Formats: sequence, C-alpha cells, structure tokens
Amino acid sequence: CPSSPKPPTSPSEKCGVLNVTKITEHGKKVRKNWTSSWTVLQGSTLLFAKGQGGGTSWFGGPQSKPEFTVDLRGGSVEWASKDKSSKKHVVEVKTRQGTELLIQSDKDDVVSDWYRALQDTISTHAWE
Ligand code: I3S
Repeated sequence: CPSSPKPPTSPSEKCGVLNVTKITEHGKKVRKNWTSSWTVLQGSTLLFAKGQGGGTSWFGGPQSKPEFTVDLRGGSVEWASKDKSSKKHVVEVKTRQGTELLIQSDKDDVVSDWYRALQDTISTHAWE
C-alpha cells in the first residue's frame, strides 16, 4: 500500500487512518477506547498501529509495531447499528475469535471503501 489509490482489483491490500475501538475481546465486553490508528489490510489480516501514520510511518519503519491484529477469516462485517455508537459512518467487525471492533471515519467514502474491502476479504477467505 505505499502508493494510492489502489486499483479495485486488489481489495486485500489497503491502508489508511481510521478511528478504531474494541468493544469485545474473547467474547467479553470491554470499555471503548477510540484511537486514531494506521490501519492495514493485508491478506486476511487487519493490522492496527498507533498514531496517524502518514507518509513515513510504515511497518518496518521506526513506528512500525502493530498495536494489534485480527484474523478476518470466518469473521463478519456490517454497518454498526445506532446503539453501538453515536458516531457516524461506523462499521462493526466481528472475528471468529470473539473480538468485536468498531472502525470509523468522518469521511463516509473512506468507511465505505473499508467496508467493501473487508467484505471482499471475508468472502475471499471464507473457505480457509
Ligand atoms: O457506548 P458508550 O459507552 O456510550 O461509548 C462512549 C464511551 O466509551 C465514551 O468514553 P467513556 O464513557 O469511557 O469516558 C467515549 O468517549 C465515547 O466516544 C463512546 O461513545 P461513541 O458513541 O463515541 O462510540
């Protein structure tokens, strides 16, 4: 994902800045903690790194440590219902491991792109 925009033919490689919070971990509800994260979709893995990212922050670089990763195989993605968050443009990601995340951006097109990419990824890897 070093250059953008990506052609629509490679939905499984995507990155950008999103607001993210976990809401459930291992099936247990956790306290929301919205943070701005550099987010990378790589194959069936979604990676989050702290900070705004920007041009110089890339995995492999000085700030490269992923904060956490989730495996999307067997997971699901949907537009979050109003009771999940008061924010606009929120997508809910659920993993088979019992993690639930909310991802959000004030830019609706950004979130829509992520929604599509995540859905593509989940259906592509459905039988693994
Ligand atoms: O679903 P909640 O509990 O209303 O989520 C809000 C809280 O997590 C709040 O933090 P504290 O109440 O822990 O201080 C956050 O600041 C809000 O952003 C959360 O709600 P939204 O609707 O923004 O997801």
